[in-house]
Amino acid sequence: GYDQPSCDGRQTIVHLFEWKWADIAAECERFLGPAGFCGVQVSPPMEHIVSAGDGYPWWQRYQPVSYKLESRSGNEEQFTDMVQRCNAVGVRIIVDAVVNHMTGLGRVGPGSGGTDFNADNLDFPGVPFSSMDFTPKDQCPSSNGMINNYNDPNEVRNCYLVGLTDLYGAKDYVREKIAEYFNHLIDIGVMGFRVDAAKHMWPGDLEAIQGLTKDLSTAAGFPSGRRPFFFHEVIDQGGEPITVQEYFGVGRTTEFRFGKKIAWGINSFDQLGGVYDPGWGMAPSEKAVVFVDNHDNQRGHGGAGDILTHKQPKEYTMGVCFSLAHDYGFMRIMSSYYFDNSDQGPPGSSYGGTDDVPINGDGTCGGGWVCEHRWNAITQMVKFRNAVAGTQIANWFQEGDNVAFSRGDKGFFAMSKYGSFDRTLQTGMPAGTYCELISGCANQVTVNGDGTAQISIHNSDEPIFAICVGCDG
Ligand code: AAO
Repeated sequence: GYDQPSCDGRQTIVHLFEWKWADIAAECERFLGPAGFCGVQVSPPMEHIVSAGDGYPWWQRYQPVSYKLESRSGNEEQFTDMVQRCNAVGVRIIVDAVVNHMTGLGRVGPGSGGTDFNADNLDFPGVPFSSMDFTPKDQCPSSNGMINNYNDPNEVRNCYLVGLTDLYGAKDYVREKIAEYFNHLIDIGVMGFRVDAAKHMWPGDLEAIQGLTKDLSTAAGFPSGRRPFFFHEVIDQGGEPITVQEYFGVGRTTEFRFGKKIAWGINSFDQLGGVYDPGWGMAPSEKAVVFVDNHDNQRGHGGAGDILTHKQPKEYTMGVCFSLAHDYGFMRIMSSYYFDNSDQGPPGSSYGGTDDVPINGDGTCGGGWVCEHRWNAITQMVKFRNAVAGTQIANWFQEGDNVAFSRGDKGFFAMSKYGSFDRTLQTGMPAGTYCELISGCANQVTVNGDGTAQISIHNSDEPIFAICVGCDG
């Protein structure tokens, strides 16, 4: 089905937000493959607007001009090279698919691939789309043609999102063009898609479009008959009529409530027990894609408020590590660049390009890139999540600012807010000597015959403890 990633059981993807294809290819080979990542969510690869007037913001990539693979991250040849090199080390590519709309009104060409267009005339010759391919005005109930009222599903699906020209997903030609774009990417060897603004598309239209997609490429190493992985960006925080549940037939959905729950739980550890809250309408584990923050809410765009980000490194580390230790959902890690204002593009965007990602001697990133995925504790917990896959939380312990639990009999995790903890706990694990992952095996842990072990945390920056069966650091 659409909800199963195809990456040999690896459990975590990373969003390398705004990275160039050449840098992603290198990162797969030198880091992500060895570290056990399932895949990379890449920024939208299609041709987009180029907006000098807005300072070449990151969000120009959410305004499609055509489905040519010509973007600020690179061209088709570079994209293909990235997919092949990542696939070769077992790291799969997930494309951020912007197919609800084309550019905003008022925009004119050329786009990043040199293609002309005129949004006010609904003319996108690079596809081509013309005025007949956009949602007819009489289907949008709002007075100005824009989405103003999220309480009306017709308005959310048929009107323009922040002025973005809304494709008419009911039309066969539109469905075919989108599927053609997906199939081109599948032929190149991608594993799946994050569907941008899926809340603004009718689930039935998505079902039809996805039904036109090919199976994953066997030439790219996928087993035959494997469907592409789809997850849908639906911001559902319980207060609107459109719910994530409407999209379960077409794959997984983003679960924005998880990130909020994590932020609240890190603030107050007694709330960590309830991060998966079915009573709040949260998607069941096998339908959820979870994340502590994303490229929007880390900068005050969609779904912002009560969110941990890299700007609070210690709290963020705890939030991501707890999420990776947890058994809920399919996990995505955010990998950011530093920014001062919410429109600012990646390093290099001041001149309209994107800088390389330099790797420092100690394994951190330079050049303005944050690389949360390379933070020690986070990297180690990606290994933990792989090692304990398929098990459930057990042996839950929470007292004040300390929390601990096992994942079945495969692993044990503990976290202490103030970095100081010593306690004998039941780990549920087989007797033996284990390497403590966060210390890089500098600490060895003995699990006794009765499953108990002395759990010690003395680290104020990464106040985390993790051991697992088969984990040697
Ligand atoms: C840019 C300019 C605009 C201009 C436009 C057209 O900023 O001024 O009008 O171009 O020229 C990104 C940027 C946009 C940018 C756009 C195109 O974020 O600023 O517009 O590229 O360049 C809604 C959607 C959701 C969307 C989110 C940003 O439902 O799909 O807005 N996310 C995706 C991408 C995003 C991208 C697009 C879609 C477009 O991830 O990067 O936009 O391709 C409520 C609703 C949400 C709604 C938010 C924001 O959320 O529920 O559905 O998200 O409002 O409007 C609490 C509530 C929560 C509420 C939230 C509001 O948390 O619980 O429900 O408050 O923050």
